[in-house]
Amino acid sequence: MTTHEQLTTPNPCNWCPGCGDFGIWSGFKQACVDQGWDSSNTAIVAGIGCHGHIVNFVKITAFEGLHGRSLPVATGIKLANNRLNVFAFAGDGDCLAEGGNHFIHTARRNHDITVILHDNAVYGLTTGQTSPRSPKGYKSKSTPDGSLEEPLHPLRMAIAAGATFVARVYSGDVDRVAALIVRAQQHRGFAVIQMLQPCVTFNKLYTHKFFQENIYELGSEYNPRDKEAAFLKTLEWDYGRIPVGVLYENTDELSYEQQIPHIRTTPIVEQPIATRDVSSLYKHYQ
Ligand SMILES: Cc1ncc(C[n+]2csc(CCOP(=O)(O)OP(=O)(O)O)c2C)c(N)n1
Ligand code: SF4
Ligand SMILES: [Mg+2]
Repeated sequence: MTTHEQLTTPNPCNWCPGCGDFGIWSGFKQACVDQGWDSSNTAIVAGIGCHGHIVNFVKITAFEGLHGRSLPVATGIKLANNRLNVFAFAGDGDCLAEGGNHFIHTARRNHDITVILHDNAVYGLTTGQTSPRSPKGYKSKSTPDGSLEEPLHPLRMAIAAGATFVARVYSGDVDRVAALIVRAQQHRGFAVIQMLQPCVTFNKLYTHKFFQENIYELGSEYNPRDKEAAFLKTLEWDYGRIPVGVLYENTDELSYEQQIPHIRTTPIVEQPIATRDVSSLYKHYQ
C-alpha cells in the first residue's frame, strides 16, 4: 500500500502558481496511491525543464538526466530490471527537440515505458522561448516576429514511429490524468500521454481557458484500435477541436522486453554475474 504521506518529500514546490504541472503531479501521485506504486516497484526519470522538478516532489527512486535524455535512461532502467514500472517525465522541448531522436526510436522499439509528455508548447524553464510545439506565428523572445516553423505533433509522430498506446489529457482534469496514467502503465509497450499543460507565465495562448473550451472527450463510438482512424484523429487539432482520451491502442504487438528470452523469468539485476575465462581470447590477440 502506498499513501500520499509516503510520497511526500520535504522539498518546497517551485512551480508558478497555476502551472499545469500541478495537475500532472497530483494525478501521478493519485495513480501511485491507487496502484501501490513506490520505490520497490517503480522508477521515474525526468529530463531538464520545469517538468523535471517533479522528481523533487515525489518520493520514488528517480533519475533526472540530461536535457532530452530521459528516454535512453528509462530504457536502460527497464532493460536492467524489467519488473519495474518505468515512467519518463519529459517536456515538449525535452522530448521533441533535444530528445526527438530518442522519442522516435524508443517508440519504434516498443519499449515498455510510459512517457508523460508535459506539453506547454514553450521552453518553460529557460523563460518561454519557442519550442517545437509552439504554433506557427508564435511570438516569444526567441521569435519576436513570430515563429516561421510548423509545430510537431507528438501523437502523430508516435503512431507513425510505432508507439502502441497514445493518449491525450488536459492536465487540469486530475482524475482523468490519474486514470490514463494507470491505463498507460498497464499497457505492455511504449505508451505516450500528451499532457495539455498550461505554462501560465509564458504561454498566453494555450491557457487553462483555451483547453477547457477546445477539448472534447472521445466517445464510446471511437475505436482506438483502428490505426488509420487514430492518425486522422491526431490531425483534428489543426482544425480547431482537440480530442482527448485514448487515441490509439494496439495490444497485438509484443514489447521489446517481452521479446528478450534472457529476461523472461528473471530480470538482469537478479541474474548472477557470469564468470568467464577469457584468457584464451587475450592469447589470441597478443
Ligand atoms: C543540451 C541542452 N540544451 C539546452 C539546455 C538548456 N535548457 C534547459 S531546460 C530547457 C528547456 C526546457 O523546455 P521543456 O523541455 O519544454 O521543459 P519545460 O521547462 O517547458 O517543462 C533548455 C533549452 C540544456 N540544459 N541542455
Ligand atoms: S515557467 Fe511555466 S512551466 Fe515553468 S513553472 Fe512557471 S508556469 Fe510552469
Ligand atoms: Mg515545455
